[in-house]
Amino acid sequence: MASSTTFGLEIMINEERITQSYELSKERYQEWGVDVDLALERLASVPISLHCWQGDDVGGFESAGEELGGGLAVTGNYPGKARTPDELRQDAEKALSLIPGTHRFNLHASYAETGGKKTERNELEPAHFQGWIDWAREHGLGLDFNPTFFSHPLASDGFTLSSADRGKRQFWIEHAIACRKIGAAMGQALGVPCITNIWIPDGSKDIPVDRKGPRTRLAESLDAIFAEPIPKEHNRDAVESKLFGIGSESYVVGSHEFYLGYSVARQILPCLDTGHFHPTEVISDKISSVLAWVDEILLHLSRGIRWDSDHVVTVTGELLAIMQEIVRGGFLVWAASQPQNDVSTFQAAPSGPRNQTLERVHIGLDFFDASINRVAAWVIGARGAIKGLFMALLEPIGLLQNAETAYDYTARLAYQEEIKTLPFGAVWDFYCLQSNVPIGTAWLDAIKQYEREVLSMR
Ligand code: RNT
Ligand code: ZN
Repeated sequence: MASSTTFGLEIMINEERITQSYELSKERYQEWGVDVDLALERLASVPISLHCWQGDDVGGFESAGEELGGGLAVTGNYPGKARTPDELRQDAEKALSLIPGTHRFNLHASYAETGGKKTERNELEPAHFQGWIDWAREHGLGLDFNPTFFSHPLASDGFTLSSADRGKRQFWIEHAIACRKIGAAMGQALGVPCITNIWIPDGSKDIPVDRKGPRTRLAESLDAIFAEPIPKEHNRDAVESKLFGIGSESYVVGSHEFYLGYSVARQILPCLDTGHFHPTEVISDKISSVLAWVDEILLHLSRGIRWDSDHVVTVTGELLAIMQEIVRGGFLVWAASQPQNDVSTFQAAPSGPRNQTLERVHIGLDFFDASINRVAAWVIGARGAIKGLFMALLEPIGLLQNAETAYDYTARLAYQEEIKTLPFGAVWDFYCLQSNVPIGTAWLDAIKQYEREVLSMR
């Protein structure tokens, strides 16, 4: 059997074969009324926000010696973890070079660069993220941001924005306010809005007596944080719910109902993390429900397995269902020059100038795995998310919609099943070729080489 390297190289040099396969596959899709070139164009225009914390097990660079708290747990001890901002940027660049398309990068406040100076989290400023902003600009990346409410002495009792202690609450309110300003500075500097997402670990391991008090305080804290308006072109605010965490099994203050109500009331973005619901509950069905009441949502794509909410994203049925909902619902905005690919009158997306700021769904990744190569984890998750989106863009939506409209549920189900075996692999390879990133397992060869030359030296 050929080694992975030989296999990868063979594919790399065989551009002609990839193009031929693509042309043949394109015809197959055309028979279904799907315009593959249009799908390719649209795919390339959708950014995925890559989360910085996969690169260093949610460690950050405060070097205060704090344990990762807040019920977050990273298992595994694969060698080569990034130890400095430069190493993390280098790793992210490697990952991005293996992922087709132009994307975003998602930072946590704990990744500030304070030049070795101890800086309290409520004193953080845009200047502490200048290195990240410059790097993002250089690489054409948008930035997203998160205040860090864990791995900190003032979070050690499990409560932050909902704490009964006024002093602690105030500290975290100030931290979040500082982070919104940093997010706005990032958005302004890069010319594309930053989404600043609040997730707090607050909750309780065992059955609380008072469920109401912390929620009342959380609502007050959030109102204090969002009191100052910030232009939408620079920053958007999001709040992320969770069902339970390790150590907060009985009660989580920021539950889905709490934040859904809050985001509708205040018209900010709810963040739906795919790992933050009951294992049988899916967010694909929530997207159109929630978007009936808010303008935009943020997604944290992850893969929940039993009690863990943070496995690496793979191409699952639920990932596909999420992407189908986003595309079918018309929640991404396409350029006016791009006609709809539907064969019917079904309107899959509003037309208008493509503008990231008009998108109603913002797609980010959120997982952490230290048991495999961390850079590869980014690549697998991001390529998986992009594949899922591509599959959704290649759906013969008009045909499916027509069957449904005609109450022909037999045809609807038959089509849905047949579509699954259309030659997706060939168009995916072509997209990678076109995007100048490795095809097939060739990306893995690049990772193995990076591991030998860079990661193993750390
Ligand atoms: C935690 C949330 C949150 C974190 C990051 C590190 O359960 O999913 O998004 O993963 O903030
Ligand atoms: Zn999340």
